[in-house]
Amino acid sequence: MIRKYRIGTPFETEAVVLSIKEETGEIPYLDRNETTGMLVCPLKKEDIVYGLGQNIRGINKRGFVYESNCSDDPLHTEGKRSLYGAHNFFVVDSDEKFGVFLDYPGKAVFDIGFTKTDLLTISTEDENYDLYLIDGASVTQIVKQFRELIGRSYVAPMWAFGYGQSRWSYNDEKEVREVVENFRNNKIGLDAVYLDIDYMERYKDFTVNRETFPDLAGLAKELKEKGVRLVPIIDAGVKIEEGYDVYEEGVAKDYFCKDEDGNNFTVGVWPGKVYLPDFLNKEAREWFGEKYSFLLEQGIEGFWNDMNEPALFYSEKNLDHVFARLDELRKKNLDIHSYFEMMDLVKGISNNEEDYRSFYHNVNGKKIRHDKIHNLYGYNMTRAAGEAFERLMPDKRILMFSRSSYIGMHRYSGIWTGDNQSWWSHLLLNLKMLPSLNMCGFLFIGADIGGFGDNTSQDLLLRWLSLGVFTPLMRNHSALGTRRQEPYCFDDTDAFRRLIGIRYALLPYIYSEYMKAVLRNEMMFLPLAFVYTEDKRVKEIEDQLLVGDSIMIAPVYTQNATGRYVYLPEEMKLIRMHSAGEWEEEILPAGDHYISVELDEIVFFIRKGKLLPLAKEADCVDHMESQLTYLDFADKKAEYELYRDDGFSKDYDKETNWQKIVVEK
Ligand code: MIG
Repeated sequence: MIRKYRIGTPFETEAVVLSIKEETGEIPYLDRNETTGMLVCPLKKEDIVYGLGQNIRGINKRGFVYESNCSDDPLHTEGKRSLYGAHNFFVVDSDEKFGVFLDYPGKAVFDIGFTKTDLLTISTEDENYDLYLIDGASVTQIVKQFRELIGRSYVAPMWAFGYGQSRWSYNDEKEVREVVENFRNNKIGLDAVYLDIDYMERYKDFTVNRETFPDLAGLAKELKEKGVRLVPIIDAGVKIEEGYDVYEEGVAKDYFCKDEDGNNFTVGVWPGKVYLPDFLNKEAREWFGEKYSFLLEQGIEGFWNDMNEPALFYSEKNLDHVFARLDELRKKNLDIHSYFEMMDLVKGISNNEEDYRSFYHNVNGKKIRHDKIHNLYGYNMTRAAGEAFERLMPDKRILMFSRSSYIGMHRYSGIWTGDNQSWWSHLLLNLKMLPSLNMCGFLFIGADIGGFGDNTSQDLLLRWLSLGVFTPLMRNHSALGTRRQEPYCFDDTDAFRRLIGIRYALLPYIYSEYMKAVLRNEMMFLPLAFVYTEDKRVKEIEDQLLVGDSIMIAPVYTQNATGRYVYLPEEMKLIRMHSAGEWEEEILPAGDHYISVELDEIVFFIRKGKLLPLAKEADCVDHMESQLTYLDFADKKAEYELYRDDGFSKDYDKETNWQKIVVEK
């Protein structure tokens, strides 16, 4: 059951699609402290708290404090409290289980047994929000109700489930062609090459640098014939430059965010000074969304939306202030105070909280200060595009994922988890985030495989790919200045070929399970505790997951490890895949096992009575054969519901997309 309470006068976020009658009585499960305005809930020793979508730390969120405050911060270390998204939904797994959704677009703090170990508190900057309380018999049942409340998740085209190669940046069409040739010559699967900011002309959205990409449409067409799509990045800020149509139109139509006095608010990002489109303004949204047609018309079928927290390198206003103070400091003998003042001044230039309080949106004629709705900015940039795709390409799915997000955006696109690092700990963080993202409606998800910042190593990349073969978005991306991260840049090209080949073999399964999660409001990545509810042991397992209905995974995430311990909550069949067409099977009893895993193989476990479809290896999704084989763990019988469609149209609900597979022994 879902109950809704309205506190104050909330901003309409459009996170929710069902209309729920407001209750007036006392809020169950949470106490609202009239003096502090905090929502408070006692926690018992054994209670577990799941959720909060994209955030750091574990699957069980207990023991730390988290914030919803979309931030561009590339160091996802344990002490941080927020990442790029704001996903205010969690479930308390206690004797009575309940879910909480705080529909509030400003900064919120969730203290989950951090200040006081037995207390969960939620605080907000002001008391204007909708609060939803959901109860049910199990965590999965609560999640399902929540997902119904927020509406059906975005569906990506099938080609987007193939392997994607990215880099900041492939600088010209020659480099792009080389990447594709290297993949094809090495017989490594590839469906997409990503174009980072340098494809643009001076980092201007909806432009193409004609010197480096003289014929983008031609390139897109040529590559598509090889089964490869180009996916360009779009940034939130619009460059201030006379003669640049997007800038001039935006100014003429008043579609940019304003400062206190009603002038366009100037900030600095990649192109230098930019204006921020007012994505909270419906007309501005329509206008910006239409701009994507510039690339759609050139045969582009996918996008990634970046810097939409929005990330601010600086604001003109704050920069003036910083330089003035630095001039004063220049004359000083810098000591402990003045030295640190100087350092903090400089460090505080980017993504400055004060800047977020200095600009305004126009929402139906009302002036709204940015920090009040900060967490909705990336959501509405992406929604602008999603709504435009519906108008421009109503019958075709377009790939899109965003960096920043709020619940509600899951209906328009997926997300990638931003600037992680080539660290083993971030491989594990990637795994832990998957279930909580699913809880919040984000199904088309993936991390920068191999790590974005810092230098990856062959073993880290191989191990990371061994998790990545299971995530809907499987993209290898790395930062400017780091070691090249394309598979063919390492010694053991063969290992990469086999792991990526296995992705294509698993694709019918990954796609089916993803579509089930979308169409049935279910999760694709589940902590073991969500399914094996009677098994006390699994409550603490945070490095194994169920992927869909048939399998469990337990990736290796430790440097130099040649295997790991795996706990089986029931008898399962281990599959050791050497390549798409070659594997070993072994039935293992419930309990603890040490499982060796070579760098060039993928190990997973089939649950009893389950099966999964397996395709033949292919170099891209367009070239996949429809014929399937099945891997099963049938004692007597195993069943599977297979979902298949054309991969690009939108009639997902067709009966004929479903097929029942039965294996009997
Ligand atoms: O401040 O476009 O997260 O994927 O490569 C960096 C350059 C800006 C951040 C994105 C990253 C991308 C990078 N962008």
